[in-house]
Amino acid sequence: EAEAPGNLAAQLAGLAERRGWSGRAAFHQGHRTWTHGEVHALAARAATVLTGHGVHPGDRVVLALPDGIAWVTAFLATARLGAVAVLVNPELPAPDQEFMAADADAVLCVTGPGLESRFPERPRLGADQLLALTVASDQAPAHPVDAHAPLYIQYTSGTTGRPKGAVHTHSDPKAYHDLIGRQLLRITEDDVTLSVSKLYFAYGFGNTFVFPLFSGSSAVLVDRRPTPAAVDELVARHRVTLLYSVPSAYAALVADRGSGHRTCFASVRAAVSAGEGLPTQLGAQITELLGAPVLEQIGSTEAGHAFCANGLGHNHPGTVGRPVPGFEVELRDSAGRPVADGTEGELWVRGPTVTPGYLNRPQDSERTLIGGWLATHDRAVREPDGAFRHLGRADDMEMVGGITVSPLEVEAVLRTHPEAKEVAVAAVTDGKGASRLRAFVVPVTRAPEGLQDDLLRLARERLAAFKVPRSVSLVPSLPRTSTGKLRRHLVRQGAW
Ligand code: 3SK
Repeated sequence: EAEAPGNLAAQLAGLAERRGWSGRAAFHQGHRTWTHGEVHALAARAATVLTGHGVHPGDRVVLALPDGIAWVTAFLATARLGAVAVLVNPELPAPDQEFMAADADAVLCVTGPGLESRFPERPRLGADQLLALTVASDQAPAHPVDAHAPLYIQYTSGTTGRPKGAVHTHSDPKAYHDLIGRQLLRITEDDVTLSVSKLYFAYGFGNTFVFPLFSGSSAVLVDRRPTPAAVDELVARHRVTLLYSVPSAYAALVADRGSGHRTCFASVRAAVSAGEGLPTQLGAQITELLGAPVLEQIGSTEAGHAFCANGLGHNHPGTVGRPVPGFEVELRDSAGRPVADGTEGELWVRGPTVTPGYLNRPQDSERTLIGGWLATHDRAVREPDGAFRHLGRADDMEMVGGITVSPLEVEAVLRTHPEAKEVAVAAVTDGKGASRLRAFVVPVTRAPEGLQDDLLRLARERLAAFKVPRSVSLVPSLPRTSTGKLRRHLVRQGAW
């Protein structure tokens, strides 16, 4: 491993050996546990299998796999060869998969059970086959790469439009761990992680893959989003200490349990929330339910992981925290000029793990990465302690009767109703072509009578008249990306 110090797979295997983690648990899946030593040995043999399937240094390999040991093995094996893993949501349909595989010019797609048919035009290798062939293979040496060589490409989940592949390098994961995992979350060898967010997503990749492998701790791998009952069971079974989730899944957990009942969560020492704004009241309910602090953060696929985060040393509920150490964060107006302190602006970020650019998209890269700064299009205001209060996306604002309304403000008010589990507000065009503010609400239980009137009354009491929705529709669910972000363009269309 010493011959390829820049290679992430070599770095991690070397670290595990030097620190004596070889016999320590790294990943739990179902009723099986793999140690750090087993994981690195498995990956070194899987690298030989990938070579046998024509993968060379610099080649791109699509990983279209559910979370599991095969994902971890395939990622490390790809890295070991100096090839580049392309992380995609395995649930996407065939045309989306083909778009990304073609965009990345992938030489091989490693797919999960039953997913092979989504890649009709590409050389494929099933995960079962990869693991089966790995058993009899020799360990491949790590290919020497520069620390700034591409390691993986992550497609932006894209609430609208075509996905874009953000490139990240072999040096990025160590920075995620050192700056966030170690400094802010104080992860040690004894931690056990459960992340509702999946490995192909920036948040899940850091939480479930990077932090455990760099800290000698372990993570629970779950192939689908766990139900609240499954979260309870997994936390209790594995004595999970760090729970990472998104607001909609936390809301489901709170709604399922009510607050106060928390014996199965006794092991949890911190919960992390990202992916979407965490309503303050929900944050307080989770703290109560888990008996542990909730640390909100914000990041992006382009930044690699979080760029602002609360930590155990400094937690400011209702904010996404201060800039992650090593990152600079500025607030700018829509023309990119710095705004005065205390004024709302868009977040611009500069830091060690910001992508050098999107694959094959020089114009998009130029528009988003300006003078070394990443334009996030997230709106925020800085609090006196340096933490940022997130105010939604710059493209989230709604225009009603010529006035701009922040749907987040209206949603926050409606969400305080005890019967409102999830809320989305958008300007929807009515039958006469007029734009009207409409609220879509997922009720906690079967909607009690009069809920819509109650919600409108609440809005009238708490909001300026022009921010009060014209109507409230009760819906069974809201349109979200697979990572939990609201698809506002679908809400605006009023149908999904
Ligand atoms: O979605 C986010 O805000 C996020 C947070 C932490 C890490 C990565 C991401 C994308």
